[in-house]
Amino acid sequence: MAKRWKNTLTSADVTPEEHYLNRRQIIAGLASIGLAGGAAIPALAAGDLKPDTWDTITSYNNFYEFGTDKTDPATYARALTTDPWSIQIDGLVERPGTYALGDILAKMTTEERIYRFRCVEAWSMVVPWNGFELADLLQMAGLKGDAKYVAFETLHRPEEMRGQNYPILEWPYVEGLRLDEAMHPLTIMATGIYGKPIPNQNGAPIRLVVPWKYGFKSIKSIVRITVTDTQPPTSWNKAGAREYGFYSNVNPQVDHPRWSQASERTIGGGLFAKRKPTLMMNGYEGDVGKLYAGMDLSKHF
Ligand SMILES: Nc1nc2c(c(=O)[nH]1)N[C@H]1C(S)=C(S)[C@@H](COP(=O)(O)O)O[C@H]1N2
Ligand SMILES: [Mo]
Repeated sequence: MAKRWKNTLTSADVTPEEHYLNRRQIIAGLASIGLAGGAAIPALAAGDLKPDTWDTITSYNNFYEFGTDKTDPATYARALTTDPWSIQIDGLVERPGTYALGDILAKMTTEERIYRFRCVEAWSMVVPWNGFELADLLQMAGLKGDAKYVAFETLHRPEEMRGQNYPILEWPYVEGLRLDEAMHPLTIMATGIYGKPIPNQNGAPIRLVVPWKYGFKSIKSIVRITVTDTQPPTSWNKAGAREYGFYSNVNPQVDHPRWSQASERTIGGGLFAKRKPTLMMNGYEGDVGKLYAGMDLSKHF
């Protein structure tokens, strides 16, 4: 698989972290496969991003399948069995089927992506993900000509996901992207953080990460991917269409009906950290702005 986006943030920007040393082994492994370093995508602002610590990233979570408090996922997600795991890929693809996660990973190129992560609730973190481009997985399945959208579904297993015994949201959690968003090289399927397997509370064993959209688009613990020709329903839009649109691109100029989106609270910054201004498309406008050329972003929020 070609590496089509160059990570401009390096380990020099990273908070020292013992787990993080594992990363070097991963990179070394990739080097032996012979990755090209092509940068078809504009460089992102380098040097100003410090990944949050492992503890911050894994102890303050939204994963309503395990409860609605920020600490519920870290407390209860250990009940989730993540092995064996498979993903059903169906709809408008040439090779539909149920793919074992191990078989998928054997074909994918895993790399590190240090991304800003902005929740619609106006808090943010910086996360050093490990994952592969969703485009590579979709190409593995083979897209049919009439493919226009990609739908995602989280596991539904109330015995292990205690929140699914309550009507907090309609289960299973579902999300969707337009095909060009799904194929964009910034869009990844993450299987790790800091070079370690992704913890259950962060969406083990595999979740979506779309860094220019509000966090709820980045659906966790995925068991099904369906390619469609119509815009798929999405969980938060079903819960409140006036508040949560299909696109949900981070946009400081379009407020949530109940709060401002102009700034954000940095979770790892400590109690007295100042809010920081929210960036258009979470700082990725140079990469993805053209996907929305000519669209009224206050209408397609
Ligand atoms: N299946 C599922 N995916 C989900 C959620 C969820 O409740 N269920 N929460 C979303 C929200 S609102 C956010 S902000 C991110 C949080 O990801 P993190 O816990 O890794 O920071 O996951 C998103 N993906
Ligand atoms: Mo969120």
